[in-house]
Amino acid sequence: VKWTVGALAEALAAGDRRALARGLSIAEDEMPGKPALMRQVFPATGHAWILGVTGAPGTGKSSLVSALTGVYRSRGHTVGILAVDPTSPFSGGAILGDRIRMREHSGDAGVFIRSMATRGSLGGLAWTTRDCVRILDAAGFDLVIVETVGAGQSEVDIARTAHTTIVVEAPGLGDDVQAIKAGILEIADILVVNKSDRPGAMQTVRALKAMLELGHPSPREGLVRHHGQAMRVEAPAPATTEAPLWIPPVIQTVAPEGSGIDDLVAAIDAHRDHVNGQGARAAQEGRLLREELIDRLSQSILRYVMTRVPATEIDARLEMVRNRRMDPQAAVRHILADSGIITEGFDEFSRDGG
Ligand SMILES: Nc1nc2c(ncn2[C@@H]2O[C@H](COP(=O)(O)OP(=O)(O)O)[C@@H](O)[C@H]2O)c(=O)[nH]1
Ligand SMILES: [Mg+2]
Repeated sequence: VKWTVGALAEALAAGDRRALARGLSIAEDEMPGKPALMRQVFPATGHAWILGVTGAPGTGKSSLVSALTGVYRSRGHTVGILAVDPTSPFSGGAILGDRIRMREHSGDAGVFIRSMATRGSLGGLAWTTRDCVRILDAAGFDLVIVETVGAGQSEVDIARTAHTTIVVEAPGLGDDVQAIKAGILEIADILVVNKSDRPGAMQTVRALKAMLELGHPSPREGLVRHHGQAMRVEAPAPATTEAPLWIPPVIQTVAPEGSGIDDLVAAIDAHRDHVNGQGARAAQEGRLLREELIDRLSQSILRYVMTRVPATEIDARLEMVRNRRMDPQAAVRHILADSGIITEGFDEFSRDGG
């Protein structure tokens, strides 16, 4: 089928599976029709609850997602799943594994599963993932689950997309609890110790609880730190709202047996109530959109500059910096001026910017 962007957006909003698959491909591969598609679908977004599930490979994320999907389906909710694995370039083992883990939902019209292995060409995986989430949202899924492999930046990115972020740990993956090493405790709304049938599960639970106590010394401080650390872009802080405190619970599960899944669902419900209550939802949404706007803006500026200024010119500035004939900040100012994006003499440190 050859779709116009308008027809595609309409068809996917009406529940057409092939239109949805096509829309996701356009978003994932940054095809030419993408800006128009995103413009069309955006007004229909903002309804899905976005659940991020992150953690080291093999901790049981896909198994948990599958178990959670079973619960939400039994409640009558539809579920869209994005499995994002930047560590497995193409048709990698992880994605094959995901397919097997989630096979039980393959015949269900209320479930749509999409695996993504690309890094995202423009603006990185984070925004590509968010665009795909928006397409699933516009397609009417009540819940969109994003499974990402905890590898460096990606878990912070997921916290900037999800309403509820679950960090999955498993005992015996190494000497340290993975989350502590990666510093991803900061982004967890819920901590799961999966594979609790394995030895060492209680130790992992204790380690996480100890870390949480350190991370939340006093109610207000804890919350500020929790959100502050998840921000990559140094944007001016949004107006402070007196958001109530949420302390991440630690839930033990054995995903393939379904044990602990009810506790996990209860924790997700509680977190959702927390976010929806007392104006926290609007604050969260505002914060996420603000970060996105600032980040996309800086990426667009970078792309614009790169198309205007020859690489040789940037190399020449770099050479001057290397020779200590120009400081990096001055080099940036010159490059920006050469791109035409600022006028000569612009001073970002002066109050009026000029
Ligand atoms: N013993 C045990 N094995 C599990 C549990 N959860 C998942 N597994 C197994 O661990 C492996 C990795 O699970 P998977 O869900 O693919 O992990 P992911 O890489 O984090 O998505 C699979 O062989 C699962 O069957 C659990 O709670 N206990
Ligand atoms: Mg997986």
